[in-house]
Amino acid sequence: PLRRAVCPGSFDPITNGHLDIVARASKLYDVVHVAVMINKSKQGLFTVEERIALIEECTESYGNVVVEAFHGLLVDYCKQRDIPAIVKGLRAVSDFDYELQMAQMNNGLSGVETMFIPTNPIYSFLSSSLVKEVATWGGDVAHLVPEPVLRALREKLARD
Ligand code: COD
Repeated sequence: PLRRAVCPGSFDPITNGHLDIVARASKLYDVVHVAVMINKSKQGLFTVEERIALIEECTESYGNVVVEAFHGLLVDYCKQRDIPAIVKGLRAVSDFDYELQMAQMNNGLSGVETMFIPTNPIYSFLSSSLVKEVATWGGDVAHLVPEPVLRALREKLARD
């Protein structure tokens, strides 16, 4: 059977930090699912469809990445697709608290395991929200996001 894992997140938008984790996971597992988790209370800059298209464009060359949206619990996404492992990136000790809580909750709910990959230190300060804030005020984020995201950010922010 194929070994599957999921990298879940909001990906609003995907950054070089996310992409580094997905790339590394794609070398460890046969199939990596990138799940764009829909959070109704969090209005994003990009629509879920736009986020998916950007992730697909950025991960196409890996050859074993599936991108999907999901509304509901991550453990249900995993159950429905027979995925035994969640892969998360850890940026700093500050991430650890919340990530540990979610890992233990998810394991208690369904037995799914969470595997942590330490962030590439060049991306340890990087988050989608900081990218959006810097880009909104005209700061340069070219080194922080993949090329398709940079283009999409420029388009979106020029229109607003
Ligand atoms: N370097 C490396 N990894 C990174 C970086 C970076 N610079 N930035 C982010 N990451 C990794 C982290 O592992 C992070 O968790 C993941 O990418 C996604 O990041 P975001 O910011 O896009 O997504 P979040 O933090 O909004 O994602 C939270 C989830 C959507 C995963 C979580 O809320 C969830 O599972 N929701 C579904 C509902 C559910 O099951 N809830 C119960 C949870 S116990």
